Amino acid sequence: MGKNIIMNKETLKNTIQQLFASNKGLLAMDESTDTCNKRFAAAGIEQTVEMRRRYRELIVTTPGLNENIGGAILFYETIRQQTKDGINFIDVLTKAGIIPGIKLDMGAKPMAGFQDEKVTEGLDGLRERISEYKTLGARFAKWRAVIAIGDGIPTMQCIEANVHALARYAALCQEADVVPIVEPEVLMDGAHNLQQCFDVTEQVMKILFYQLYKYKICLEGMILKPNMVIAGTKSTVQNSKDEVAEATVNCLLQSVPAAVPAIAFLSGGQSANDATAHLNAMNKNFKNRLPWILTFSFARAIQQPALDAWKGDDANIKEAQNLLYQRSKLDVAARQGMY
Ligand code: 5MM
Repeated sequence: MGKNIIMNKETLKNTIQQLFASNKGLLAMDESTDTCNKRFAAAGIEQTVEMRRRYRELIVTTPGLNENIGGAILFYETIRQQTKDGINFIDVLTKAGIIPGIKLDMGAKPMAGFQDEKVTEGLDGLRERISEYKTLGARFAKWRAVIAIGDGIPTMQCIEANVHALARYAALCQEADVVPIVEPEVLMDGAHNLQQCFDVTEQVMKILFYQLYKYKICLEGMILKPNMVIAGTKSTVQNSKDEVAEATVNCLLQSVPAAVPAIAFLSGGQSANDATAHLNAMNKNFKNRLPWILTFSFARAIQQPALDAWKGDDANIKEAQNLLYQRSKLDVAARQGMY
């Protein structure tokens, strides 16, 4: 098997412990420029670097955000930006006790030879980029792979290519004592039912964890960021909150080792209320069966109400910040099954 990766397991474990202390979760604010612009366009907001900076300033300066959020995932544009008063966002977060993280993938690109499937890129030069972001203050990182369900997909080739990249990314992070968030997202787009999502998610997880084992990833020093097991947005049958919670927990119990300390879900396009209610049902109904922390790493399900209220207008900052604070507080309640 060769020599093990040299890493400081205690550093990794301490970071994870701090990220999720006091029932906190993560805020994903790492939209790439295209995604952020898409969300701005839908909300009627001008799509410029300055508007993205102003929006991210609104988020990181939200009063009390640190009560609910232990870590914020940033995009490479954002990690070097400052408030209008010239304070680095990373310093604002760190001072508030929110650990800065960085999205390291370079996006999901069409997979050659495999129609409708994508493979996430970004491994070249990754060791150097990790070292650079670590110097800036990032203590954890994220890499997202996307798996679509459809006619004849996902293919084994798509799953294998994506989990291979996730494992190599995770190894490079751990080598630098940076906690990797491993995010294999099975998309909600499509007409598939809950069982199909269950089957694909289980398959992806099993192949992923075998790959993580092969690449010597320390499971105690990583965070898993999966989708919930849920019917596709175009499915004619939508399930109850309790059914989604049960399917998700059962699927993860089948496929995720107990050594993984924390599972922080993505919201994947669910409404803020649905994502919170699903997380709540899992923690409420399965309290005594969960070997891992079940928490949140939402982007849209935390930010959307605030973005809609802001509308790009400074006059709405207070209201938007209040919505962001309230929403993240509800997710902390859901982490305890008390929503
Ligand atoms: C915030 O969006 C993240 C980056 O996506 P792009 O590279 O497509 O811009 C994304 O990885 C996000 O962190 C997760 O998917 C969780 O977001 P949601 O909205 O699904 O909770």
